[in-house]
Amino acid sequence: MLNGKKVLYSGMQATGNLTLGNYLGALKNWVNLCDEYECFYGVVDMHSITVRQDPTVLRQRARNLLMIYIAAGIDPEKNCIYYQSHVSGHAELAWILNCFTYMGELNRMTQFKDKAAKHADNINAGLFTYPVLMAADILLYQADVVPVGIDQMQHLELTRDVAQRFNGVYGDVFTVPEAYIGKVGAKIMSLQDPSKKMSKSDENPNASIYLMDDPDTIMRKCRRAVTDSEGQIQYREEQPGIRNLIDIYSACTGKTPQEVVGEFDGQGYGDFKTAVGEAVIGVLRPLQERYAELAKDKGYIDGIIKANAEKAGYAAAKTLRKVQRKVGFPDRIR
Ligand code: ATP
Ligand code: LTN
Repeated sequence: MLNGKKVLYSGMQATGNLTLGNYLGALKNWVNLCDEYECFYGVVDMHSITVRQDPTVLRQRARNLLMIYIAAGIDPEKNCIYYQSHVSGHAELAWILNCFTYMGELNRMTQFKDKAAKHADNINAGLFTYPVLMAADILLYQADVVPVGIDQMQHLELTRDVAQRFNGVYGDVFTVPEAYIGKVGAKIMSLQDPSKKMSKSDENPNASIYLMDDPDTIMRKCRRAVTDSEGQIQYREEQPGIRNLIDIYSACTGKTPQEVVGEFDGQGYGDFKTAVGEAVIGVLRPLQERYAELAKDKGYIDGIIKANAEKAGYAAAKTLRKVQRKVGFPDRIR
């Protein structure tokens, strides 16, 4: 608990341009939950360097991501939106948690296997211990709830296991967090291959809708989305392309997949795809407009960055001091 509320933590990597999957699977839920919880939203730039980055591009993307959080509707004066690298406690706690995490556990992580296969020339130790840094992010703020897409569930289970293991040795130090997975949109698939998740690192630009795509581009991508030859709009596994478009439409409009099926009963794929395109454009337009405004106000964003780094640092230091004492590090002499 913090200020009488439960704590929420989540974060995103500043790698690539955000997709509709990131928005519907994560960001949208963040916005919906932010009044109920005391929230920390990290731009997890330390995670980003597990894959080689151009420093100028990373810095720019990290700032863009921070502005997207705000443009999506998270009030940065009520919620702590900050850069992970501005709070040294993340690295310090990650080291300690590394000593409470087994190699066997990390070996099982599917994101590590995927990323190692993709970056075979740079399978570094950071990529391997990436989930431990993520556990540190969450546990440092004593988070009760962590809204993420389904692909992060395995990392969250690991975080819970490590927290419980640590608590088992030292008493109740960490809050054991729960994942929050949205009812719709938790796994948006690629528009070009509905067996793969929509991902910001996909090489095919038609596979993903980017949050900053203009309306014509969004419509074109929706109309080109891979479907099937069944000719019926039904929500079932045998029609993964249509099912994905139903998920997108449903997440954008708030209707259930069953309502969507009813609404388009008997209509052709062409009309449905156009409706999906319009729904996505309608959801992204206000975000894009707010983003354009924020990008003009350097002073305001800098002020947010400074104030929130301090706020996050304060909360982090409290947990870190407790953990250091528990594991037996000597007190500082003041
Ligand atoms: P990358 O392609 O670089 O691995 P990504 O697009 O998978 O990136 P992340 O930065 O790993 O995105 O994820 C940010 C958040 O968005 C996480 O909570 C993740 O679960 C969610 N997310 C990512 N892709 C999707 C998707 N296709 N559908 C729903 N949620 C998603
Ligand atoms: N691993 C996550 C990003 C991430 C995160 C976190 C999410 C890093 N730290 C803490 C929630 C809570 C990803 O790849 N999407």
